[in-house]
Amino acid sequence: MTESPSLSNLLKEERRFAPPAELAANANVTATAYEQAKADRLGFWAAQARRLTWGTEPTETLDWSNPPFAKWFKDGKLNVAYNCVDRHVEAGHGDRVAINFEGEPGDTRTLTYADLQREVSQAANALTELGVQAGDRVAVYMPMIPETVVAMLACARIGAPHSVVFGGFSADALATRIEDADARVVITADGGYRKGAASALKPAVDEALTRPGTEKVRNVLVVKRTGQEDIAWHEERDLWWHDVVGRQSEQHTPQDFDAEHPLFILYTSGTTGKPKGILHTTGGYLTQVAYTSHAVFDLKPETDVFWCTADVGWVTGHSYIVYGPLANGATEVLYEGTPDSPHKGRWWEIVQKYGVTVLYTAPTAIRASMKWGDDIPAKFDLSSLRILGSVGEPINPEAWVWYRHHIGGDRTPVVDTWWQTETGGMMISPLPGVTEAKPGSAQVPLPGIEATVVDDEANEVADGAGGYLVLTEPWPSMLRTIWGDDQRFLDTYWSRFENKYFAGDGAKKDDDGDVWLLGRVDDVMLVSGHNISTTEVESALVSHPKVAEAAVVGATDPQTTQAICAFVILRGGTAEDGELVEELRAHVAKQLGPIAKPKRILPVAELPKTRSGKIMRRLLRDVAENRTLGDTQTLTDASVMELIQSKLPSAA
Ligand code: 6R9
Repeated sequence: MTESPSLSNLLKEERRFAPPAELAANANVTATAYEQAKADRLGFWAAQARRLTWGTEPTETLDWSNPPFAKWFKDGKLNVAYNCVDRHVEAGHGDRVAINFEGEPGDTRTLTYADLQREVSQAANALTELGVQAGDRVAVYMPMIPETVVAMLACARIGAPHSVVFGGFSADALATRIEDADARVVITADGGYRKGAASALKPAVDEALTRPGTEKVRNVLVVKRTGQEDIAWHEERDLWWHDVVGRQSEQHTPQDFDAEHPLFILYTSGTTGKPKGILHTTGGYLTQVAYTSHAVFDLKPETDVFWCTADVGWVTGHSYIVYGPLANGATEVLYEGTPDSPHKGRWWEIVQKYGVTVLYTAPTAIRASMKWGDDIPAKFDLSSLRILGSVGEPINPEAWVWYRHHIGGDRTPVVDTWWQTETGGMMISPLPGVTEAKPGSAQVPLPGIEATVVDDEANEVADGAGGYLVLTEPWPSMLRTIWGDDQRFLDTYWSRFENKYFAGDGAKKDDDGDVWLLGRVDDVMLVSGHNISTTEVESALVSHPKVAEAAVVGATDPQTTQAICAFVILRGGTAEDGELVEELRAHVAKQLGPIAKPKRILPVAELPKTRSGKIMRRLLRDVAENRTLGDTQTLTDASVMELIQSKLPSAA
C-alpha cells in the first residue's frame, strides 16, 4: 500500500487507560499467559483444553498434516452440552442462575443450571424421538428466548449440528440456508416481541418450506411465545414444542463425540455470491470460546452477571451467549428485544435490574446511545459494571471514550475484541487486567494467537505501517471449511497469501506494534494514489462533537480516482447547515491531513446497516456513484436507502 506522508499521523491516539489496580490484582489471566503461549503455543492450548471435561482426554493437540484443514485434539472425545450444563450441576452449582431472561414486554424467567439440565435433556429426548441422529442438521429460526439456547444445547447434546438462522431473515434467506445445510428439522416459534409488538416467525418457515430444495424437512417444532391465534398448521409436519418436549423424560445421558465432530454451521452473507456455511467443530471451538470468556471478560462465575447483547443468530451470540459463558458456569442475561422499547433507557434499566457486571455490545449500539443523549444512561445505576466489551466493527476512539465514561463511570476497562464468524472466538483483544488500553485499537493478539499485518507481497509491515490483517498460525476455534465447498474455503481465505489466513480486513500497526483495524479491504479508498481507510475518516468525523455517526465511501472521481464521500448523522438534533458541513471538512483535514478531506458530506437521518449492525458501505457507494442499489437482503430497514437517495438529487 502507498503510504502518504500527510497521513502518517493517523490514529495517533494519545489517551491511555491502565487497568484498575484491584482488577489487575485479581485478574483471571495475567501477563505470564503471553509468555507461556510464546514459549509453547500448542502446550498452552493443550492446557486450555483441560478447562473442559473430556470423556477421553486428547493426547494430540494439533494435526496440521494437511493444511489448512486443521484437526485439534483429534483423539479426544467430549459432549458440549455436558460441559455447558451438567458438569456445573454435578459440581454443586445446580442452584446457580444460568439465564436471567427478560422478554421485551417485561415478562421474565430465571433458569438455574439444574433447570437448564432438565430442559436440555427433555429437548434432546424430543429430537431423538423425531428421528434426529448424530450428524443430522437442524435449522433453528427463533427469537431471543431461553428455548433458543435450550434448542442449540440439545442439538449439541445429541451431536446434531445446528444451523441458526437469524429471526429477522426472510423466508428466502431461510430456505437457501435450509437447503444448503440439508436440514431435516426446523425449530422455530410462533413469533417474538420486537419494538413493542408481536412479530410472527412461523409464516416465514411455512413459506420457506414451499421452496424447492427444502423437501427433506420432516418436522417443524414450534415454541409458543406470542400465542397469536391465526397460526397456520400442517398437521403432518408441525409440532408444538410444549407438547413434544414437555412430555419427555428429564433424564438424558450425554454421549461423547469426537473433538472434530461438527458442532454447527453458521452462514455469513459476505458481499457477493451465495452465503458461506462456516463449519465449526467441537473440542477446539469450545476450548477457545471457554478460554477467551475467562480471559477477556475475566468471568468469575460466582459473582459476575454477564450480558452479551448480540442476537443468537450471529456468531457473537453462539460463542458469547451460549457456549463461552455457559462452559464457564457463568450467570448471564438474555434479552429479547430492542434497546429502545419501550424507552431509550431499556438496556441501562436491565443493567441496573440484574446488576450486570460485564457488558458486551457493538459500536453501532454505543453510537446510537451517544446520539440519544448522555442524560439517558445517567438516570440509571450502572455501578455494578466492571468490564465493557465491544465487537463487530472498529470502534471509533470517541465512541470508546464515551462508552467508558458514560456507561463505565470511568472505572471499567473497555476491551475491543476483533474476530469473525470464521475465527469462532476472539483473536485480537486487550486483556482487562493486563493491557494499558488505547481507545480505538484492538491492540494485541490473545495468548496463543499469531496475527500480523502484511503488505501486498506478504511481507510483514514495519511498526507504523498498514496493510492486510493475516493469521499466521492455526487456532483451535478456526473454521474447518465452508460447508460442502472445500475449494471455496481455500480460495476465500488461503489463496491470497501462502500459508496465511487472509481475514479480509485492512489493518495498521502503530509505533508500539499494536493493531488497529481499518475495515474491510473492499472498503479502502484510493485517493490521488493514496490508500485511505474509511474507518480513519469516520473516526475523525465522529471526534467532532456534533457528529454521532459517520459512514465514508470512495466514489469514482475523474481527477482523484476516488473521492471521499461522507454520510453523517448529527448528534442530538443538531440543525444541518452549509457552514457545519464546511466545519466538518476542515475538521477532518486538520485531524488527518488535507488528502483525507471529504469532497462531499451529507447529513442523513439513518445509515444502512446489516442486521448485525455493520454499516453497509457498498450501498452508500452505489448511491454516491448514482447506481442502482445492489442486494439489500441483509439490510435492517430498506427504507433507509430511499431516505438517503432522496437527499441526493444531484448525485453526479
Ligand atoms: C464477531 C463478528 C467479522 C468482521 C471482521 C471485521 C469486523 C469484528 C471487530 C471488527 C474492527 C473489531 N469486526 N470485530 N472490526 N474491530 N473489534 O463480528 O463476526 O459478523 O463474521 O464479522 O467484522 O471486519 O472481519 P462477523
